[in-house]
Amino acid sequence: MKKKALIFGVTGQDGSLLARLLIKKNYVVHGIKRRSSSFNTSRIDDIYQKYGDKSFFLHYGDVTDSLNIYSLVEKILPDEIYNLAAQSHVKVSFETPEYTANADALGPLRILEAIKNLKKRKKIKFYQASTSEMFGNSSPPQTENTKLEPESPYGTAKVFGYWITRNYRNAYNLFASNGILFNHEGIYRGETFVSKKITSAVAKIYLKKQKHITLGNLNAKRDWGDAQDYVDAMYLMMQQKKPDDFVISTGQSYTVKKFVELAFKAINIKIRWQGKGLSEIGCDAQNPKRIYVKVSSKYFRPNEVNFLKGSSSKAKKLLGWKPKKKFHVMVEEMVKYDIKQLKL
Ligand code: NAP
Ligand code: F7E
Repeated sequence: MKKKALIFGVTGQDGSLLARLLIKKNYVVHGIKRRSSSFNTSRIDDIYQKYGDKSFFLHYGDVTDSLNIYSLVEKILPDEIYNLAAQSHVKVSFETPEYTANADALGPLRILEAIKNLKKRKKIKFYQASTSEMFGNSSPPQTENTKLEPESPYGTAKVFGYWITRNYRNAYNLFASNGILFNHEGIYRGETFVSKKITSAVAKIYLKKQKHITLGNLNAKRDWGDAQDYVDAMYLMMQQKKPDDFVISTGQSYTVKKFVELAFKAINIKIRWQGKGLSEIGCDAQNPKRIYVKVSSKYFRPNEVNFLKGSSSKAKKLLGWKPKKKFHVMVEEMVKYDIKQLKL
């Protein structure tokens, strides 16, 4: 019998990569997509064309809808559930705090309840997409034991998701694990996150379709990994004998500025920084009159997480996991992919 997985958030960056991985591992994959007035399946259309209604099935659903979740879980009876569904944008969470809490905090609770109250007897494993945003400004390196002090409605909602996963594990003996993943990027990253915003702008600048990019806080430091590597770690967590919580990170941290510099390096432009605060600019080191990067307060957040750098020694020891792709390789690949896409 093939194993069955159910992925909430299958249309997102991680969901689409995880669906590919599980199909490769001979799973039957069921994915939940939201109803939308325009197409929202671009990341998984190729999987559906190849495996649709054979080993890949899509269902309409929403993690804010308990009835929908209960009936999907009862009907599909998966071996593993991956909850990747979330309003995942930190800045947007300040503007939609109630919706963010509904989806990101109560969403995992609803799925856990469905597993706990299952009519048929089946031990379903549960993965919760927890995040380094839960640490807020706790000092690096952040580990599984670092204090959770979220700085946003998103981080706060995710802390509830994290704890309710632990509560249900302890209270009801469920296999329920948290992956505490640090930022991870790649060619499928959404365009409003800073990595993809930068690489797609650099690609457009290269092809003379855009003149400059406007960003917010250039000095925030993030521990940026590769999405494919991180999805591998999710799978490994679900193959363990016992449920547990794991930090997944690279242990290296870079500023947004460094990301910008590497992205421009991929098109042979060296960036020189001038000025401070809102007047800071990034210009061509060869031709300082040519400005490529500007700053606007529009992209600042009411609270900022300044410095994330994780330690994944537990994942290394117990899962045998370590990151494979180097930061500069990932940035270059994203720029090259975006140029290729624009040329199509
Ligand atoms: P993403 O690209 O934004 O994908 C989020 C997914 O959730 C999309 O499929 C989205 O559907 C779906 N979704 C949103 N609200 C929903 C709702 N109410 N009901 C059902 N589905 C809903 O995020 P990602 O980067 O793949 O991240 C996956 C998960 O890991 C998220 O929970 C995120 O918070 C968490 N996380 C991400 C990172 C990271 O760096 N990427 C790090 C740590 C944790 P649509 O396509 O219709 O919008
Ligand atoms: O911002 C700064 C911004 O939106 C990174 C999500 O996947 O990872 C992600 O959250 C940094 C922040 O990611 C712009 O202020 C500057 O310091 O790419 P981001 P994030 O907020 O770290 C965590 C782990 C998750 O769990 C989340 O789901 O970049 N920044 N200028 C900017 N950020 C954006 N988006 N846009 C800018 O123009």
